[in-house]
Amino acid sequence: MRLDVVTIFPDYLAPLDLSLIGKARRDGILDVHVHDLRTFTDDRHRTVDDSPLGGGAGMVMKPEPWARALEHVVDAGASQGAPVPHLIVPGPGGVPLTQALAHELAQEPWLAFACGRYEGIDERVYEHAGERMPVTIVSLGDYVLNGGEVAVLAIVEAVGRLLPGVVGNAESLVEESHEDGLLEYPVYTRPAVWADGDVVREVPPVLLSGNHGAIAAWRHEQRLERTAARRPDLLPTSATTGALADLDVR
Ligand code: 6GU
Repeated sequence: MRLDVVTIFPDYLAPLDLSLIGKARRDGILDVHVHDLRTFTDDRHRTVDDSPLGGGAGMVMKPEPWARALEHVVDAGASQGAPVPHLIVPGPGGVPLTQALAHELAQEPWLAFACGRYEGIDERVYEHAGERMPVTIVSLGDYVLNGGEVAVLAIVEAVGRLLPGVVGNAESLVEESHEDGLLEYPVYTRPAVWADGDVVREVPPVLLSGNHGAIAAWRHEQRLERTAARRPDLLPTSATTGALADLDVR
């Protein structure tokens, strides 16, 4: 998969060299290109923003550098398996990033990211880009970040780890929060009895029982309890709540 990121802070994307995503790049699974938006300005001050027409607080990103940057990205990636990238614009006004969306994006041969800053990007850039490539505005959640860069790190990690060969143990991709609509069960490792100063903390005995059926049942119960306690919005509302009534968690 090819990834292009356009930003005024290329250094913000340095973590893409680290950990599993960095290894995926070195292994040739991810081909990442970071572009400095200021390269595509044409004035001495390399201006990327201006005040909002109609008045109001803050600054708005100018359209021309964005149009040039996107044209450059399309040309630079022309040898890709697709004629144009799917453009992702991170922003609090977008569709929520979910595991389902991450799976959809993982099918794309080429993603480009436009990192906005300030009060946002001139709306005409969305029209201009939308006439040339698929565009999706994606939000991390209902809060405000200063710009799209941190969101790109999150989206690339969520998508990249779904590509074959990025996460060594493919099974760990399946048994995970949000893959089937429930949060994950709690996990433990040795020592089974941990003396934490005066306090002795033991793992749930069922995990030492060797009874795989009992362990699976306990884990499922834990997933339901956790989901009910932390994310009741994820639980089905009527038909399947019978199992929850037994658990006394609502
Ligand atoms: Cl994707 N961008 C910005 N700037 N703020 C956000 C966000 C994205 N998601 C939540 N807040």
